[in-house]
Amino acid sequence: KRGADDQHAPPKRPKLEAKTDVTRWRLKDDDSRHTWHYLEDEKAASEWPQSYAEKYYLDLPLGLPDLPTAATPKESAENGLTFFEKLQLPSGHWGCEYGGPMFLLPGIVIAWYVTKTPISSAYATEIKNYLFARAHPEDGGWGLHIEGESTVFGTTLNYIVLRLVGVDPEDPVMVKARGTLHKLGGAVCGPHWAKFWMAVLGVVPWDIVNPVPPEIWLLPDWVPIAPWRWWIHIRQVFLPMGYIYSKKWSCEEDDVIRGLREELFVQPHAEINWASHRNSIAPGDNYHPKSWLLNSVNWLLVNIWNPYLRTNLIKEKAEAWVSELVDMEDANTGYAALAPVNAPMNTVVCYIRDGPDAFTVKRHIERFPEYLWMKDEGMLCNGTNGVQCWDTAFLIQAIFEGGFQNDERYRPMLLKALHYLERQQIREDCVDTEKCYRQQRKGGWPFSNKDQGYGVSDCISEALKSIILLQKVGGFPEVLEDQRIFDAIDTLLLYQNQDTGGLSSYERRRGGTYMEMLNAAEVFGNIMVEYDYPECTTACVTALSLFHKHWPDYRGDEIQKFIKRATDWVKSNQRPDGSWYGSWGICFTYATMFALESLASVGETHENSILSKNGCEFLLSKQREDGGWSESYKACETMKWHEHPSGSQVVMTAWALIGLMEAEYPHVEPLKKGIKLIMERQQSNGEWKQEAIEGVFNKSCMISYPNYKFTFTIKALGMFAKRYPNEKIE
Ligand code: LAN
Repeated sequence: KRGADDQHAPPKRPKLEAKTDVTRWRLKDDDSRHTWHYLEDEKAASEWPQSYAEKYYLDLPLGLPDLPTAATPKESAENGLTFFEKLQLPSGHWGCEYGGPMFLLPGIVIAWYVTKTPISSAYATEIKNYLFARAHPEDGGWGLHIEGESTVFGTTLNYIVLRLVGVDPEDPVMVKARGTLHKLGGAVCGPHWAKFWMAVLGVVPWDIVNPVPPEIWLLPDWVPIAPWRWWIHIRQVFLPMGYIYSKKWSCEEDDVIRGLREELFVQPHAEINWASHRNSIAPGDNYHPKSWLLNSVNWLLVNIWNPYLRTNLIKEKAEAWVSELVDMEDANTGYAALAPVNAPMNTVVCYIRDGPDAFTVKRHIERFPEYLWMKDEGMLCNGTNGVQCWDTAFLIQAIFEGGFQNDERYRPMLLKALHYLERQQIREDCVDTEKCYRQQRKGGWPFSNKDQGYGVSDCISEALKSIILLQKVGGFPEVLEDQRIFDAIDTLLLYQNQDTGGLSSYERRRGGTYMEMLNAAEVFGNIMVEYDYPECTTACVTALSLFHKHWPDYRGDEIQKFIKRATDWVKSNQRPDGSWYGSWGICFTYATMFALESLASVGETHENSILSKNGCEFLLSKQREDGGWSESYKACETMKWHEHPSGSQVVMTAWALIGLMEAEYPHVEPLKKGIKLIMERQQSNGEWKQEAIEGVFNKSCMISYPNYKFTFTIKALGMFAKRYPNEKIE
């Protein structure tokens, strides 16, 4: 029914080129709101020269001189710092690609398409290049994440992206991908989220999409499954999805959409019984099969609730409430949204509700580029709008571990980083916090930047530790007065789960883990509620211990109790083999490092604690011949140790060494072997090269933390140098 006037006619298709000129790309750092710009002419390019950081991200030669070869771990750490300092962005933080997941870019591109937003040729060209570069080398499909096997989820959605940016269906890359998709059963075997996006595009009818009833938001708060109890990422995705599902909205049909209807399925489109495929799913996509309970609920919703019981009144009431909650999320994040899954969905809600010219739609679209990242392979979508606060905090701590904070060479960098973290502290609570089911956030720090506005327990902790170190230990100016530190503590103390003493990510746990029975996404595990995480718990323990040392009188008793309960939980979470299972980094190595650190912070080390000793033994049992460690992401999926086929990894090696050194492991030989490996992998300009993927979420999806190869290596080298100043590495 939308107007057919020129303004809303389909936008001109972008002109796809083989490639863009990489020397023309610039990253704007607007106090860590990152946007990539393609400068169209020579003059503009010469007026805005490329920085080291930009060249580095684009894999262009930096022209940096070779550094004197590092003979000691200390020198190696210094060379690393000399290099990394060059990559600090003007506002004081470090940037990076944050790719890995392959289901995020499709949301952005589909939202552009259905809102008729023109895509620039430079963006379209580089999106195409990235997806071409990342097609599976053997079968040409795409997986859930960059290292995974091809799935229907990844292949369908990324195939769609390529068609929407203008790639010809007969391009050999497309022919190959289509062949793989058909072998996997075609797009009818995709998971829920793939079916949802295809329905929005009008490639499939809504009958194939399992229900996303917005009415669930009308449940009273006391109901044990009420959505305010769900993990924030699922809650904020289910919200706009429910609105769109309820409207059964699809965009206008055009040639590309008609083409996709012919290309994505094994059977002719007109002959498909869509409703019968609601639960069709390829085995490779079905990481978390739907429970009998969810299947029954879905059956009831489709066959009884929707046709007979769902009155217009209920529908309208539910849509209105969901729509209001979407507005609150938009207001709280300045239309940037929590992550690139709900961002494009909220955009579509605003488009349906407010029309194409609305401010809400425009503002959403304006913020999309903050999720996109340009690198040598092309343009991808980051998992969040960046890793700014998180990486900055780790770099600061790495410097203190090695005692480099007094070196004049690094003080300007540290001062800039301190001011950056100061500006990124969240100073205000959300408007109507309780109404939109948020938790106090004042005083906290986010993972990325303040705009996004969600505090996370371990992000608050890591930022806080860094600031305390800088201001109280490093003699840096006091840019955060005590009251602001206390604000952070007040917020942090709210995160502890009352039943276990452990800590979760964005909020205290609000519902039981039985809620996983309602996990409808199929491709992820552990998404429905908050869990206790060793990483988050240990970060809070170490932050509070440090705080308590400097301000013993501020809520001292509570803090001591908090620490005791949290460490008890960490202890109870150790596995029989001495390890801890990690949820945000790969995997046992990552979590065991954090756990050993938190035990040490309460005085429990290899010498006096059997838990610490067993943790060390676990790590040592995995050390390889060459001195390194190399756990694979498969460990996250299977919850069993797996070696990475490409051998030792510097980041993994650094994690294991840090864990051992925190635990004060008494024998230096294994440490020396690991340190040697890290030093040997260092390049002559001080950098380390990218190796296997480092991070994970929801057990099945991997995500890149490219700055870990600097922050954790430098930390491990610095720790070693400080603890063993006289050991020679040969
Ligand atoms: C992140 C990134 C940071 C991460 C740590 C701080 C490292 C962790 O210790 C706590 C959890 C947190 C904040 C986290 C949670 C889940 C995120 C936001 C991500 C892994 C980045 C991307 C992911 C998000 C869920 C992606 C969208 C996918 C959905 C299933 C909605």
